[in-house]
Amino acid sequence: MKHDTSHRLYEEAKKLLPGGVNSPVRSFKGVGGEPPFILRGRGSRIWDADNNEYIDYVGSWGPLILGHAHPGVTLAVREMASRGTSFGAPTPGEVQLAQLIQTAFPSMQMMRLVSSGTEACMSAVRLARAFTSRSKIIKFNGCYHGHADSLLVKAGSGGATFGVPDSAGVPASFAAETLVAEYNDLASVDRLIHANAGGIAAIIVEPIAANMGVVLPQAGFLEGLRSLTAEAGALLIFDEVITGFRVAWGGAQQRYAVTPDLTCLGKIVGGGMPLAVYGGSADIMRQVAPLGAMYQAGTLSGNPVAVAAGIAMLHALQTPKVYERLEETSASLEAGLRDIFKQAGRPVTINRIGSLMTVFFRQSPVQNWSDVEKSDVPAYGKFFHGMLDRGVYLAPSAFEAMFVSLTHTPDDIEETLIATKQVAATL
Ligand code: KE4
Repeated sequence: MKHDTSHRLYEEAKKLLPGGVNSPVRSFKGVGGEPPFILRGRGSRIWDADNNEYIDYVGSWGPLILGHAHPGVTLAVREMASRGTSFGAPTPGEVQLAQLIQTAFPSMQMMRLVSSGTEACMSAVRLARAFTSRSKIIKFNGCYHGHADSLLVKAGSGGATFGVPDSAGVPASFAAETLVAEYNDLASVDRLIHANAGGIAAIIVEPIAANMGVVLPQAGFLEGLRSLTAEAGALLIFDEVITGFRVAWGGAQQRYAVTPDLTCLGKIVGGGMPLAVYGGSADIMRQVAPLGAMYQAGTLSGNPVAVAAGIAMLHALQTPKVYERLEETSASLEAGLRDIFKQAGRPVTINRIGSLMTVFFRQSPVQNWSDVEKSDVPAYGKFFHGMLDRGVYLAPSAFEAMFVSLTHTPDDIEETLIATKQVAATL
């Protein structure tokens, strides 16, 4: 594959944008090499600046469950934009979208539209602190909730019960308010709650982790978080930015029948446009300005063009059998991948739920961050580049997910497996 144009663009981009990108993972730092610059997408495919074609399993990191340039979404965006792009005033679409969201997430009795998953999670944490008048929050090793200061925190050393910054620029004093537990380990949560009795405002969790690669909740884990938070007088926040509308119409809380106090949505809900949501029970949400004392605002919150895309996306997702079709395509991909790596004598662990999956280069189960850390990251990098050279665009990081869309066809899966077979032989 030729990448001359992308290379030239990358050189220009690096002069103006840190790492030549507007979000770090796009830089290919996790896998090496230079990122192709993408010009257009349609359905399951994207084309780069050198007209190389790829089957896309990133799908903009989750939003594009209906594929690129979905006709209904594109039309809705065009139509709204022709009437104006932003008013900074209430619009009918925001009410319609909130009503649609509530049919999928009944736990979101009230909600607030914002512009990114980071903003949704940051606001949900602030709201939990306001509602409980407590300051500590618990997150999990390997889970990511956007780049707000209080969430860029990793486990403190040894038995420390407070977090330490996971980014330059986050003061230790901020990080100390965030405690870090182990995913799928209720005892680690219980210890933190008891070491901070009466001080925990909330636990925030990806109900299905997808930012350390896909790691599924073990039986009882989410139910355990629900009862531990209830006992501790803390709120349970489900960060469903990835899982919302992905693993089911009603997200992970529908799939696992565990109801959080607050939910964060993003990605799919905005149809690929900048839109995210946080919401929950009315008595909690009434703390949010202008009703309550918890302040949160945004010039482009509920942007009408993004809202139009979200409404079109959710309407299209209400087509019958959408999730069954996604399951069928994704299951055939998983089975094919598993067989190929087994035959190549390169056993892998594949964690999958619906159209969300990760191939870990590790033979034993992957159930938490320490399992993920033991996977063969260099092998993933080789796999990634082998597939990219054969026209299959995977996440440029071993700690992300593959996203299958409704537009991935049996031929796409076949082509993907043929490429995998060729690459597996080289690993
Ligand atoms: P954004 O601020 O990127 O819209 O959302 C932050 C966020 C919150 N919660 C979860 C579970 C998320 O996965 C994310 C963002 N996901 C990453 C990749 N997994 C976005 C890609 C990127 O950072 O460029």
